[in-house]
Amino acid sequence: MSSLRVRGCLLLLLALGMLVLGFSSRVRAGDGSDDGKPAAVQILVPDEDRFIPFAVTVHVGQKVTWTNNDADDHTIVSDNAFNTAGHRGVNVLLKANGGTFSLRFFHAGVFPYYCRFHSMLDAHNQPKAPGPDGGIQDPNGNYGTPMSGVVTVVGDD
Ligand SMILES: [Cu+2]
Repeated sequence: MSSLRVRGCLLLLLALGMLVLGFSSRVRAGDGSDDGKPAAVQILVPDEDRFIPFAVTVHVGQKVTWTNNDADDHTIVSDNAFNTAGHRGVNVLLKANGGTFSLRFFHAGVFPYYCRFHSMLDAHNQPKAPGPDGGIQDPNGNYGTPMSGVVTVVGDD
C-alpha cells in the first residue's frame, strides 16, 4: 500500500469515527424525560380518600400519572357523561401503597373522574359520596366529600 493510500484510509476512518461520535452524542442528548415532551402531571392519593390536587390542567400530548400513597385500594373511573378529552370507559384499580396509573391526553376537553369505592354518580351524573350504603362516615357524622377530580386538557386538538 502506498503511503498516500494509507493516509487516505486513515482520513476515511477518522471521518467515520467523527460521524459515529456525533451520532451517539445526539442519541444521548435525546435520552431525557419522555422525548422532550413536558413532564407528567402528578395526582396523588394521600393517606385519605381524595385526589390531590382535585383539578389539574395539562396540555394536549401531556401525561397524567396517579399514584396511590394510601393503605387502601382506590379506583379511577371515567365520568363518560362529561368526558370530552378522550379515554372513555376508564375503570382501573389503583392499588394501595404505591400503585400507579397513567394516561396521555390527545384531545382538548375535560376528563372528570371519580373513585367508585368512595364516590358514585347521582341521577345527573354528578359525583356524590356513597352515603350510609357504602360511604365512610367521619367523626362529625358526615359521609364526606365524594372522591373525584377533573383533568382539563388545553391546546390544539
Ligand atoms: Cu377511593
